Parts: sequence; structure tokens; C-alpha cells
Amino acid sequence: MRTQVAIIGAGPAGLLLGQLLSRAGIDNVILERRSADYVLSRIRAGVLEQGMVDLLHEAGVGGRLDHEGLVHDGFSLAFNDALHRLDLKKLSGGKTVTVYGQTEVTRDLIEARQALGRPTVYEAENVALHHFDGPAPRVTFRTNGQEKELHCDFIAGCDGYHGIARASVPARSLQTFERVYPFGWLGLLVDKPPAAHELVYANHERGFALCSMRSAGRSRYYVQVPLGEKVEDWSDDAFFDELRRRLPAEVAGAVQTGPSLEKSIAPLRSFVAEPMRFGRLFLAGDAAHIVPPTGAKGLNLAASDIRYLFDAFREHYRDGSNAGLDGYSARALARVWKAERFSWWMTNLLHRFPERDGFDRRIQEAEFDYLVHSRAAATAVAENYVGLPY
Ligand code: FAS
Ligand code: PHB
Repeated sequence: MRTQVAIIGAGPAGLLLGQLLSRAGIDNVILERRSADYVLSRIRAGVLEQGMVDLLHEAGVGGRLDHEGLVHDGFSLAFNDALHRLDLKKLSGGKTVTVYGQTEVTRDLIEARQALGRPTVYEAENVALHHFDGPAPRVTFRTNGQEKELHCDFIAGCDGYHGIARASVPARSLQTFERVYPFGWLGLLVDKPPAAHELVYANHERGFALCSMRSAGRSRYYVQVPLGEKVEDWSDDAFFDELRRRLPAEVAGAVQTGPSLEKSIAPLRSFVAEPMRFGRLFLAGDAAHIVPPTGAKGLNLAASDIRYLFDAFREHYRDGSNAGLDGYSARALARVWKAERFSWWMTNLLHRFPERDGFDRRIQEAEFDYLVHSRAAATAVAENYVGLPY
């Protein structure tokens, strides 16, 4: 088998890159370890920056997003019982975010790829990367019981934090930076109208809580839980009781309970691998970096990586220039680290850290008070939340 770009991973990063390359006439094959159903079963992000919405339109998959996505002009912060709305649109000079689940983004991209008849190998086993430090990289894998070899010009490692791409890079060539948080997020999906028409991020003595949504009839909630918690130890009732304890009364009173469609615990970490390029292997999305979901940046960072990487591949094949490829890692990391900072800051602002004392609690309260009374402070949050320029 031969292609121009071999893409490892059919999550949002890999599928979006494949869609953009295919529409530009650049041949590509996606190798995915899991089935399409499994990929679609994962409930993850929910908030898209305008830059990602624009890129999805450029990829030709903005139709359902326009019809079903919920455009939000702001969100609220709650500290114990105080509730404060940040007017994103006013503070950012007119920018907004769109609530549209990652599952739907992935579904739209899978359907678009099928419509183009582009090859995706699902349930590819033993994917292995070879000779990406030379001029003729290749990928081997097993499918339907047969060993296969894919010769390519470039490999895009879009296979997430636990993927094979970053793991294939010699440790001496990689520098990693990590912060593991002493808690996780227990998330629940329910077919009930959301408690509020915009997102509510709550800092409470008992811990963080988030009220989000997927549509006017489907809500997504999260509560901070200690490390080591097991999802089977949380009944739906226990979840909703804890959620309502952490919300201001006016929001808690509007929470409608119902049977969970999905319930899972996600660990929180900040992680960056540098550089994001090794010869003819390029890392994008969670394969290269992870942010705590507090700032709603993970999926959106995958999109900006793909913006830069697609532009670089197109420049290589169309214009014969390698400037974009040579500049990819530095350009992507400049935006990654600003999103890492914002996600780290939001996580420190809103969570209860078990090992911290009253001083940190007072600092959190001072941050909140500053945000409420300073337009400059609120503007800084707003311009990061809607997404810094690509
Ligand atoms: P993904 O991990 O989505 O996709 C990688 C793909 O590669 C997967 O399909 C995987 O099966 C495949 N793969 C792995 N190893 C492979 C191999 N060896 N061979 C072939 N394929 C392989 N972000 C937010 O903004 N908000 C959130 O609330 C949020 N919640 C999250 C909850 C969880 C549990 C996790 C893990 C992440 C969450 N994220 C959230 C971040 C998430 O949305 C990611 O940023 C997003 O999925 C990144 O997309 P990809 O880079 O495509 O990686
Ligand atoms: C979600 O809806 O899943 C969501 C929204 C905002 C976040 C994290 C998750 O910061």
C-alpha cells in the first residue's frame, strides 16, 4: 500500500486532517485501533472555539453544526452562592463559542470521509511506525488477520495521549512537561433540559461542579471527585445530590434529574511533549499535549494543530515549500502553551485542592472578586475562553 500522508488515529484530529487533505487532493489513509462505534461512544468535549467552527466549515462539515450547535455569548462562575456572568461577546469584541458535542463533530467527519470514499482502516492492530527519521517512512499493521505495510511521505500522529506515535520517538529526542492533578471529573449525560441556558462553572467548599449541555434537551454535568473514586460507587441520585449541593440555589433548583445515558470519570493532567515533529513524523492533538478540561481547550487545540499541519502539507505538495513543515512545531507549541496556561489557571481557580490550606482558598476568592470588579481581568478570561488567534 502507498499514500502521501499516513494518519494514525480516527479521533477528531485525525479525521479533520484527513478531510482537509482529501479536499485538497492529497492522498491519505487513516489507521484506527478501535471500531467507529467505539470512537463515537466516548463522551468528551462540548465547547468549540470560533476558530474550530471556521475550520470545520472549511472542511465542508459545518452544516449540522450550524443547525444544531448552540451559540453562547457568555458563561457564569459561581463561588459558593455568588453567581457572576462573564459576557464573552462584549468582553472579546464580538466573539462567541458554540456548544456542539465532540461526538457529533466526530460523526460528521466520519460521514464526510465515507462520502468521499477515503480509506479508514478500523480495528487496525499492532500499528508500528518505521523509518520516519529518513526519506521513506512506513507504517505496518495487522487487519483481518493479515500483516500490511503502508509506505508514505509523512506520518501524522493523531492517536491521542496513549497512542503509539509519541511512544515511537526515542526518549532522548523528546522533552515532556507534566502536572497531574489530585482529583478527577465524574461526568454524567442525561436527556433533560439544562439547569441554565449557559454553562455554569462552580467553585464550592465541597469541590468543583460544571453545568453544561449538548442540546436544549440533553445536559452534561461534572463534579470533582478524589483520585481513586470508582464510577460504580456513584448512583445517579448520589451524583445529582452532590451536584446540587455545589451549585447556587437558583441553579440547583433548576437541575432536572433522570437516568444517566453515560457516566464516567476522567483524570486531569497538564502535559506537553516537545518538539511536535521528528523527521517525517508530526504529532497533533492529544498525542502531543493534554489539558485539564476546565478551560474547554483540548479539542480546540487539536483543531489549531490541524490548521497548522494541513497548511504545511498543502504548501509542501502544492508549492514545493517545506517552510510550514519546518515551522510547525514551534508555531503549534506557541499556542499550545498559552492554552495550557489558561487551562491550568482555570483549574486552580475552581477546584478544591486537598493538600492546600486557607491561604489558597483566600487567593481563589480574591481571584473571583477581581474578575467580578475588573473589566481587564474579565477580558483576559474572555479572550482565552473564546480562543486566542490562530
Ligand atoms: P483522541 O484521543 O480523541 O483520538 C485518538 C484516536 O487514536 C482514538 O480514536 C484512539 O482509539 C486512536 N489510537 C490510539 N492508539 C492508537 C494506535 N496505536 N493505533 C491506531 N489508533 C490509535 N476536551 C475538552 O475540550 N473538553 C472536555 O470536556 C474533554 N473531556 C475529555 C474527557 C476524556 C475522558 C478525555 C480522554 C479527553 C477529554 N477532552 C476534553 C479532551 C478531548 O476532547 C481531546 O482533546 C480530543 O479527543 C483530542 O482529539 P485527538 O487528538 O483526535 O485524540
Ligand atoms: C462539556 O460540555 O463536556 C464541557 C464544557 C466545558 C468544559 C468542559 C467540558 O470546560
